[in-house]
Amino acid sequence: MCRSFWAGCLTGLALLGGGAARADFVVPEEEPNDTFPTRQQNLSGPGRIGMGAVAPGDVDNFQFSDLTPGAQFAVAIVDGTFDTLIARRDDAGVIIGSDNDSGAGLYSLLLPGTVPGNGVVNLAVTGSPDGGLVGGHLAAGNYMLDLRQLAFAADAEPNDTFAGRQSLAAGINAVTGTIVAGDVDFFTFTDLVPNTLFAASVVAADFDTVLDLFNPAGVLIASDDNDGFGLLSAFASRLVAADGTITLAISAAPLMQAPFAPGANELVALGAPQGGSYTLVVFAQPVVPEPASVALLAAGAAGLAGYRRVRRAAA
Ligand SMILES: [Ca+2]
Ligand SMILES: [Ca+2]
Ligand SMILES: [Ca+2]
Ligand SMILES: [Ca+2]
Repeated sequence: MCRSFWAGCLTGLALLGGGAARADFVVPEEEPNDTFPTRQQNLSGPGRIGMGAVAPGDVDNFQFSDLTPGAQFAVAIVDGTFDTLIARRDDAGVIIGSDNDSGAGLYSLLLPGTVPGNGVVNLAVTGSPDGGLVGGHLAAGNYMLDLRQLAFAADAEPNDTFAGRQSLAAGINAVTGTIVAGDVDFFTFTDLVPNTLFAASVVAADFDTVLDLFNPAGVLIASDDNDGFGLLSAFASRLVAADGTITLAISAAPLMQAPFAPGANELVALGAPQGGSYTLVVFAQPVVPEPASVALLAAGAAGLAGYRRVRRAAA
């Protein structure tokens, strides 16, 4: 838990550095970018490609730079119209990871990784099943690719209802927590750009998750069980609320029940009670303060204060 808070604190310190602060960006894809040597560059800091376009045989390569060395990052397709595949390359262009369908539906998701010392992450978007990034696909359509550096908060009970939801500080885009029997965890992510597209994925969990999306009035507007990896849940192509928030609730899927156990007349639950730990990541555009402003300094100071509180509580 302290490690999670420490990650958030590091982000605050990076902002405090002033020169390291970078505006979030949304840029269109630019051809030619079909190969690693012709990859689209000058993508400074976290941000998104939107929209990109893929035609049959097309591959789009990107180089994100000026990321924070050692920070955790994750990548997802936030919106699109075809069955995507995304991959990560090292600085020599060698493919070091890829994913086809771990995001919502047929969209792709790269699990959290660590930004290398040079602050560069190379990515490619192509159509399924082109895992070799050689254009071996017939997909055509548009996509939005999003890279986020992760700032974590931890599940803090009680947060079992919309009214009792846990409001997260500006800049927090990931949560780690634990679900026990009958538990629900409500989180509101804040200070996002209103009415912009977002995706959300349970990137890890040791139980069968369900994810619910609520509007700011507490009305359930979407629910997902298994659109992510395996039994994990995910959303894509959703809009940040007009007040700049996203409210999600994570819980465990109801147990399957056998109609009758052999030789008995009672319903019998299949498997162990549901619960365990999880990590949830939101891919959304934060409202980025003006560089070198007083607001930035305040955010950095608040991060340090938060860390000190955690240290004291843990001591
Ligand atoms: Ca291309
Ligand atoms: Ca796919
Ligand atoms: Ca809870
Ligand atoms: Ca599920």
